[in-house]
Amino acid sequence: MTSIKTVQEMKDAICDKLKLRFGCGVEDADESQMLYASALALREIMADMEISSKRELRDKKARQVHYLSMEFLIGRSLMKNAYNLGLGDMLTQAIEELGFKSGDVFEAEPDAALGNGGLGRLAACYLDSMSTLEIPATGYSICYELGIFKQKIVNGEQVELPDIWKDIGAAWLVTKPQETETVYFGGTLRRFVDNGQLHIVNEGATEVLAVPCDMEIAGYNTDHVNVLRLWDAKSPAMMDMALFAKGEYLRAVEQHAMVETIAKVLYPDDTHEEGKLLRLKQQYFFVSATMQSIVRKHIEQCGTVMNFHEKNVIQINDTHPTLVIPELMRIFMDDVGLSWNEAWEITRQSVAYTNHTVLSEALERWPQSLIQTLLPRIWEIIDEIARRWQRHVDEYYHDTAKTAEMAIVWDGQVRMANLCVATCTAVNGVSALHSEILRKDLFKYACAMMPEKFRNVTNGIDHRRWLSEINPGLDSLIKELTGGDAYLMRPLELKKLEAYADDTAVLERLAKIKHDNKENLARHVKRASNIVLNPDAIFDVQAKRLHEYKRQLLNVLHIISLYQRIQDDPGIRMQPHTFLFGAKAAPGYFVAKRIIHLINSLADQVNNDPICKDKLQVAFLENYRVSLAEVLMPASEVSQQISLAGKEASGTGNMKFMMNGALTVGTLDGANVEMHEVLGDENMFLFGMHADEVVRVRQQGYMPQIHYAQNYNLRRVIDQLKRGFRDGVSYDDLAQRLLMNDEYMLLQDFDAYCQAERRVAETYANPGKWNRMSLLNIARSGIFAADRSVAEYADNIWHVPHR
Ligand code: 26Q
Repeated sequence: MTSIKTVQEMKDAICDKLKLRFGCGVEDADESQMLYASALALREIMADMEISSKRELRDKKARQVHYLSMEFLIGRSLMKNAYNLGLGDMLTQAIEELGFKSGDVFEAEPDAALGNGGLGRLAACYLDSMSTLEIPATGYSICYELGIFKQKIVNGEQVELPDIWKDIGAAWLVTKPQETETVYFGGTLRRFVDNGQLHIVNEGATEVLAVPCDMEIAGYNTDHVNVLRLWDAKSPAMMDMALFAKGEYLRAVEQHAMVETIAKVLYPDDTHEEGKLLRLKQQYFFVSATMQSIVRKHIEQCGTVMNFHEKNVIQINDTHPTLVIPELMRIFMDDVGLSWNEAWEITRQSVAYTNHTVLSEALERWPQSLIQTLLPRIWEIIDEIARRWQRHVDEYYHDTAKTAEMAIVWDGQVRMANLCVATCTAVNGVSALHSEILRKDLFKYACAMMPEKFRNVTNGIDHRRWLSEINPGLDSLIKELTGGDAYLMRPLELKKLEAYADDTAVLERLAKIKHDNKENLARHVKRASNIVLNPDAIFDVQAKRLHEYKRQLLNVLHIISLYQRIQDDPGIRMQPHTFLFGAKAAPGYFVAKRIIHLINSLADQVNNDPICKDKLQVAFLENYRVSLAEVLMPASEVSQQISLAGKEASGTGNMKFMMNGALTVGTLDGANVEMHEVLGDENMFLFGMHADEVVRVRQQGYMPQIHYAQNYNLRRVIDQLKRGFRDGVSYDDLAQRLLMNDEYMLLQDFDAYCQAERRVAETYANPGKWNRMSLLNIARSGIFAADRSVAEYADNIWHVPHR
């Protein structure tokens, strides 16, 4: 085993890698090269651990987890891996002694931003926990050349730039060409009988090579290492001499280029985009490569697929990898030679599905015609599953309306969620409320038929990254007060902090840590965007993807009302209040982009109005991403979680803020409900309609104009939107939407929200009270650790042992 035990050995290892990779000595290296060399030094250790973890799995023949996701929002890895290997301090010191500022080297690492938001970041947090809990697991996705776009704000508006991450990010990847798989698209099916056996071959299909690029995932305080396997798409066409020989040089090159677009770019939408061919290609590409690889390794091990479901469980992260179901059926029937029934029994028992949304526009549907031409054999299998399912449902309910609602293929469309629900052994939502909505609403008829399938696993976050690593001040205080670092492996140890809820000395230290973190954020924002934040103001933050259901616009309406109050009374005494936003909008989501523009117009107005000095400030932090969240969370005091109740499946940002001592202004939505259960009314700022009231108001007919007519403050705010601000841009379109066509009922909750914000300001004026609440939030955040979520998956869904 390679090991590094001293700072000197770490320095030697880094210099060694500099020499090998770049042919330079440390005196000629720059930060990026240092970063790359440090990554290689750590990888050498992790590679040994990967090999021994694999060996152990082979010997034990244990059940393995395969976590399939179109997204893994990993972020940076150097500090994370060093931390998990117990080498964090040593690496920092080695880099410093080699003459570099360690901070500059860590900052040179690009985020591996292979995800949009919550779902992708969740997958990354779970990878960490699966390794830490010593669960044999592999993540699978696509090795996108471009991650989520980089956001620039130009004249107040979002502009998207390509995110080129692999030049340096590839330091973490090991290409394994010997494990390449071939994926087939298009073609025509031909059946023939040979030796009494029916055979199906696909003729004239386009071949795409799937080449694995593996990333090692080290756990904390363990030698266990898992792998994240990212498939890269390569074309065999360049080698296709048949094409060249026919003089079809251009066609060969064309096909080559077409194939390699499959892994070019991550789709930047966090809701469904209408049936895009390339997206479907991406899904099948990664699913087919993954399943072929898993089945191949299983047969090598066991010599049969009849026990496949005993040794493997496939977790489907939202419907994006649903094609695993027909693909596994195809492999079992066409490649292995099982009957339909044999293949079905094994497939069914191997797959589990997590739902992440109830938004109807986000439920994936594909045109039948697209699947027929791109994946003819897969279509046949889906069609047969759909037929059998429909018969089953019909026999159960004898009700055509229910048959229609539950159908897998209907009206020329394939409904991926229904295919998952029909097939999988387990279907889970991601918070208690969300799982209840799945049972009682979205999948109610399926749930009545098969109640045992429906589960809940409330999301969690990697608390080692999202607390210990990014908030070293708080981390030391916790270790001091709880008597050591036990909380890193047992997050519920945080509870011990409650004993200090009335200890003024501790509360003051907590406040000092927060203030230091605010100054750190301010430095960061000054450097990145040249915005000067006032570290003595309340840092009130809403950071998440921009979506109407998340209601960033409600936050804006309240800020405008505050601004108008200051205009009415410029001498008003108030707590200085800084509102921070971070949000990317899907490039094609026009309304979301308008809201970003509005935030920037408002910021421009407020920040340049002298009457707001030391009272009110608004800042839009551009390019919100994992590495920015890592500076933002420790510095936040108010966490905005204000989605329309029933719409946010869980949220995970809410947990990161809570764990870092921010207080939540929130609706009873997603995991906020469970935060409220542990905190009580007195330790958060709840407001607004509950999920059932939302349903009732909608049934009775939501009437925003009444609120406009009856509420003077609200009317003034809406009228201001129409006029716009000093940059002369009118937001009449947004005003009209709020008044005429607002699915998310902002005006209904406006008053309650303003009152909640008033309570925030009042409470902040009493630091003793505020700090006590903050401490209790940290103390009770342990249940939101990903270790708890992953242990629940392991116990209740995967049935695998864990630490
Ligand atoms: C689908 C088809 C075509 C193009 C894009 C997509 C697509 C991509 C990403 C659809 C959805 C997503 C991402 C969804 C997501 O992030 N959902 C969030 O998941 C979190 C983890 O469970 C929850 O905490 C959030 O509440 C939920 O919004």
